[in-house]
Amino acid sequence: RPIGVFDSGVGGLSVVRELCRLLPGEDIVYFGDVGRVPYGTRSREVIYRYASEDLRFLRDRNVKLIIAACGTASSVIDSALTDRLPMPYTGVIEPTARAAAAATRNKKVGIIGTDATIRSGSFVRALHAIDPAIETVGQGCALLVPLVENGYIDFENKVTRLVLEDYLRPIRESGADTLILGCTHFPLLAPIIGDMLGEGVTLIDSGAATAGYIRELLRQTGLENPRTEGGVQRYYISEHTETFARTAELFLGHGITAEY
Ligand code: DGN
Repeated sequence: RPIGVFDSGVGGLSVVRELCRLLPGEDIVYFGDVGRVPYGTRSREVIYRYASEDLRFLRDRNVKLIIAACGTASSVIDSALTDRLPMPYTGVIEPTARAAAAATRNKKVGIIGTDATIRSGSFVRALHAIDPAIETVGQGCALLVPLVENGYIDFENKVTRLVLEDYLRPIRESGADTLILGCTHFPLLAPIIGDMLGEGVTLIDSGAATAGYIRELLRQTGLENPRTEGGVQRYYISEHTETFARTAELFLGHGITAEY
């Protein structure tokens, strides 16, 4: 059976990319709610309702495991939603917090994400559950999502660097040695962010951290596919938009076709 991955739109493809890299034998079913993206600017109640519908979509596809790739959706999904699922569920928050807690030396961790993700306090709670002594500084970065989707990701991009200058200021001032990229879109900006913060700051990509966690989970539960290559990806979207194919290529490095 495939692994189910959902996101508010195309961004979750950054998680699919990491899963394909780490677990090339696994089949994946992806659902992107491109008709209702963005989630990151909406109220908790609306995000919760959308997330419950996304979970149901994947549950009905008989997947062996569900991953919420979206930082925003992961931040609001609670046990009331996931306890009823007949398969294991994980969002990106706990695996990413674990990787960040393991990486930080000075126990200061910065977090960037959508406004809804930062407002929810999800990463802070997960970090404190691991180590209450960790100090955190969070920054909502609403403008980064549209910048990435419009392809403003080249290393020298002046607009993106100017916007990041502002967003990264509190992170810099805090002295954090670790920064959580708590949104599906931010791995595409990792080269620029890394350049701006310098080598002293470790970037934690929520997609890569989650893929590593999934590999362990599959082993522990015996759910892994014995195949080591040849996994098939199937993509579903909630609306055919003009931009989907182009943006998907940005995230995956190759084109895909999605079913509606
Ligand atoms: N996928 C969302 C996230 O990771 O928070 C970003 C896109 C959005 O819904 N704003």
